[in-house]
Amino acid sequence: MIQKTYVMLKPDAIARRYIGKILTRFEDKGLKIVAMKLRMISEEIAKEHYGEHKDKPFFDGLIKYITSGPVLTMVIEGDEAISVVRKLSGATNPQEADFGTIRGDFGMDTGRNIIHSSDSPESASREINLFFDEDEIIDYSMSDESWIYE
Ligand code: IDP
Ligand code: MG
Repeated sequence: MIQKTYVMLKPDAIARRYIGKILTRFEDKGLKIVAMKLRMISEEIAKEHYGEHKDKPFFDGLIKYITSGPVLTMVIEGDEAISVVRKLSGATNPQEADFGTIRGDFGMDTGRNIIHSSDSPESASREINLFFDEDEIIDYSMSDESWIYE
């Protein structure tokens, strides 16, 4: 099933100049970027986005981290895109993430783990709505789609 997922390159990815390398992985895989914005996140939006973790000991540090510099917010589309992008992202702890994944290749610390990606259809639609207006999500096709999907 074609799905949309919310993906965010965190401030460390931007500061360490990994935008190009990470986007290349999504493009090479055959996924389609249908919305994208470099922006700062307010503390309020950060707290809403990570609401499920509000009672965790790492919550304050997480909010500080994610609001500390620009993030690259995206909506990425593709067949089963939610689980495919989670797999490309790798395990939450970059030291445990497999090599070949974004976190496994670029990170060393759970508190600096490079990328966010939605974990379910419910989170994806909640997060997409939190960061994008409907008219910012672009419906288009790419000329190689018949070579990506049967
Ligand atoms: P996920 O990003 O792989 O879905 P979650 O468990 O939902 O992982 O945690 C959300 C984010 O909170 C993580 O990506 C990471 O930035 C941060 N985080 C999670 N656990 C820890 C921790 O133990 N220490 C510091 N930061 C953490
Ligand atoms: Mg999560």
